[in-house]
Amino acid sequence: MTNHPILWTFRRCPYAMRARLAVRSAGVTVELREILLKDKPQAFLEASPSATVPALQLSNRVIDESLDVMVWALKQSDPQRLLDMPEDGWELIVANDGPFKTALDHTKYAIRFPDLDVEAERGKAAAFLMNLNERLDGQAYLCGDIETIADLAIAPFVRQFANTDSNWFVAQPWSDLVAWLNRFTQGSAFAAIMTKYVPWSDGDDPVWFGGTNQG
Ligand SMILES: N[C@@H](CCC(=O)N[C@@H](CS)C(=O)NCC(=O)O)C(=O)O
Repeated sequence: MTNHPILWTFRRCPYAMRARLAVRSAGVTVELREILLKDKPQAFLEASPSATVPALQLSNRVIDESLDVMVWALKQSDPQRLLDMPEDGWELIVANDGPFKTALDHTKYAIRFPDLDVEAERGKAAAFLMNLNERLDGQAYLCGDIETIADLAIAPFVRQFANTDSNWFVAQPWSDLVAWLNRFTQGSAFAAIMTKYVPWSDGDDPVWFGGTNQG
């Protein structure tokens, strides 16, 4: 048994990505357990009340909302001062997780929503992204020239949206947004959290993640 928290995760899930980004920035060591959403291990189902990733299993409780995992990790240690963010950064995260994510799903999985007008849904997502682009005019990150938790919390979703139609995305008049996203996807933090792991199974040696002491 390990004393370290267990982070149940799925590599391509944007919620899990942002949890891994925060854990990595905090330098907190967790045992990473990659799962397949279509074949969830029993131990995960027993740990996570919502059966969603990410879930951070602590010795006395489970945190199963990605934003809560981020905040937990950064409250342990926040060397980049990602939590040092103005209030409107939190409002951006709320808008990302709510209306933007909904419009993103309606665009990406349009086939599942035959009653919705995909162009109208894309337009709703684009309105949010235009707002981000305006914020990025003259500053490197969403809340200024220093990266904050808002950048880490939102970028995986913008990447997901961009990947639904990358030619269309880069042709839009939001060059500051494209530059911000490129810096994110080409950066060392993103590379570090996108390492591929084979899915966990009971009895495997632990996979350590996030800590400065990887051991
Ligand atoms: N509000 C949750 C949402 C997490 C979520 O929906 N994760 C997806 C994967 S991206 C999931 O686990 N879905 C369950 C499934 O597909 O069975 C959070 O922020 O952690």
